[in-house]
Amino acid sequence: MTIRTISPLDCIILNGTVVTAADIARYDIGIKDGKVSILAPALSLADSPATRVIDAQGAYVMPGGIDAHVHLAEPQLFGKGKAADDYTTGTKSAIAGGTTTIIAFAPQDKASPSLLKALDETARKAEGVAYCDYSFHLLLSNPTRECLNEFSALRNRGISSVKIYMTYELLQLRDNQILDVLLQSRIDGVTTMIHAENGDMLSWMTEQLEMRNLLEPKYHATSRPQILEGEATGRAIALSQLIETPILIVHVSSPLAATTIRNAQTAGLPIYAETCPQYLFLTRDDLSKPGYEGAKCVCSPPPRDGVQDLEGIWRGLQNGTFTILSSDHCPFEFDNAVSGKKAAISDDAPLGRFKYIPNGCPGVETRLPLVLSAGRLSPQKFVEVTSTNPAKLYGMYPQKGALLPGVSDADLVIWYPENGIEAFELGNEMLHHNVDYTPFEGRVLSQWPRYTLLRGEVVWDRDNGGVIGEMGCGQFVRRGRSEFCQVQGPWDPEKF
Ligand code: DUC
Ligand code: ZN
Ligand code: ZN
Repeated sequence: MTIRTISPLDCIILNGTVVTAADIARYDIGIKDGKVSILAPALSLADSPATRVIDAQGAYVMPGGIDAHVHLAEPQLFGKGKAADDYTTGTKSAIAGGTTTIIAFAPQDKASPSLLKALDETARKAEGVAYCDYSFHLLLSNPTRECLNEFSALRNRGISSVKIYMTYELLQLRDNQILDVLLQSRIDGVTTMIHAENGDMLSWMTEQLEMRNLLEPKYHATSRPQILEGEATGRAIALSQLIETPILIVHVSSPLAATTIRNAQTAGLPIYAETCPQYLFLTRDDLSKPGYEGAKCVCSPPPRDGVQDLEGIWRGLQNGTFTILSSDHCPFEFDNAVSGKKAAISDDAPLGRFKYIPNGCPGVETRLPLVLSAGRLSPQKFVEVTSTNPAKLYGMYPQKGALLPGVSDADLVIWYPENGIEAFELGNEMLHHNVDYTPFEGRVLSQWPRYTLLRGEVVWDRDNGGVIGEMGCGQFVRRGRSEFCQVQGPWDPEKF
């Protein structure tokens, strides 16, 4: 069968194995004006006129990755240290790894707390310099009544999510403040992301370790045991239950928290969860590497004890406990004693003080290749948790995260055909971020994106120029209400 089009297509992807969250089959994809225009049986577009044809025989063709948890151009928030990537380097790194949309954070300034001001300031940093599409979550540290009243204005500006913290001196909210945020989120249709670690338990544990002079990087994990994440996760769920509104627990690291979340989901509660590659691949052994090497893997929550913990997180992805898989790309240089990991080293602590190590690891570029190469998820599940569900959860579906003709942006990642790439060891020199290490150095990968397309344009061609998109081609994406956060009636305290 040959399908004839009236005007030539801009691009045809021929004969690929097209994978969506719902389907896997051989199709051709026709692209016109930045949108998916036709999805047709394999080779039926072979004779159609097009400006460009990409032969994808034998390769997976997927909706572009959506990384809904990325820190760029942020000030000092998590220990000493400042984000090493800005919106140029971070988004360049994203497209080289097959991610076409990121959601980064717009941090509220405690002293000058308007959320609209925070949004404007962060939007200015991204304007005209991004290589992939982007949006922002508001990062709340001071939820005053005036700020909460700004939620509806945020919605009008295309922002539909906020992140709050149960830990960190600069960020930690009390339970009553969390309830305020949840109630306002319910009213305005905003998704609340929660960093669930018990900040008081953490400060107490840190004091105990410091008193014993146990300071080096591996004690970061000791200071934040699973129970500290498990308690906060259970409390966040209870708070969400009181307000009867959905929450998303971010960067879940432990099987204990995953089980707590699973039990809540089984009871019918609207609890969603995110995990990240660091909790699928790294363990306490990585924090315990000789010298100061372990600091490279200091992130929060920390990598857990061993293989059985990693297995628990993989299981949670496979069985749907985790709605999304994000990178939590939080880039700090290693060899930088002012704003990087080495800022925690001093004369009296030559192996650093764990409490000062900037919390976070880079990973926006390695997220998709690491997880696809591991071969532990079906291709459809992989697309679901790395693209389709983030789009649904954060109000971008089906513009993003899908391949619906006439509707979806032509954001695509095309992998190498089966047997088209030799397994190789990952090295930081291959990456495009502005960080001097990757916590996944030396991992053996069997896949990497061959092409990334952003709204129909090839922006990454691994074998022919690498990043070929232009700085500034990335656009702000206006987001609506989460598909997982339906309109709710007024909250009524009298029902309790
Ligand atoms: N939480 C994040 O989401 N990112 C980095 C550090 C942290 O604690
Ligand atoms: Zn966090
Ligand atoms: Zn984060």
